[in-house]
Amino acid sequence: MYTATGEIFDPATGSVTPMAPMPITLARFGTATDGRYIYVTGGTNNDFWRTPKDTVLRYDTVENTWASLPDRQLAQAKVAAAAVFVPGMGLFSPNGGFINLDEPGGMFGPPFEAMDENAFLTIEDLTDSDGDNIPDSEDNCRMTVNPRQLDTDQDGYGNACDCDLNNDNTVDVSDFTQLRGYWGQSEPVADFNGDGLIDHSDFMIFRTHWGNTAPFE
Ligand SMILES: [Ca+2]
Ligand SMILES: [Ca+2]
Ligand SMILES: [Ca+2]
Ligand SMILES: [Ca+2]
Repeated sequence: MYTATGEIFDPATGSVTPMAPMPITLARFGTATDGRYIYVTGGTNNDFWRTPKDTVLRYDTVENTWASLPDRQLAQAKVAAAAVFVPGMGLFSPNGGFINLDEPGGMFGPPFEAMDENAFLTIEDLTDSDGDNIPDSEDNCRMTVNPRQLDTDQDGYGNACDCDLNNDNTVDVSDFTQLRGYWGQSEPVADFNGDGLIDHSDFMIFRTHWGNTAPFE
């Protein structure tokens, strides 16, 4: 039975304290660190104790929080894989093993086989500047927390940072006039916080983006 627990050892005091639980139970994973974050790649968990995971998790040693990076998963699930952080480049996860469920099992279960997959996750795929669990490379508001990624006009900028209502790449008085026209209504394109209503909260978001030019983030 695997657990989601971990412990923090402080060499200065010799104390051991519990760390925040992992997003999923996991064991037999690879780890690497870039100095602040600890990355966890692959591993197995309790879905079926031999089932390898293709996950990549990230622990923030400053905030004591975990992030599950669903869009940054390994190409192939693997267990007991190494993980190496290469500064300026990304996370390298060479080889590892997998359980071959297609082969007949012996008394210890299905055969465990080595794989030759070399997974590499770039810095962009690992970096999440606003901490909303969407990697910068895919985040439609790179510097604004918007885990829902709502983008009503589908211009590639999420509602949370896209106050350019007339799509002329500048947030100015024309956009304000348009926003005012939607006041108290449910016009989705001007609903920056996605709560179904154009009101003061949306105006406050608009105000912080006043004068912004594309790209919006
Ligand atoms: Ca974001
Ligand atoms: Ca948009
Ligand atoms: Ca505009
Ligand atoms: Ca709103």
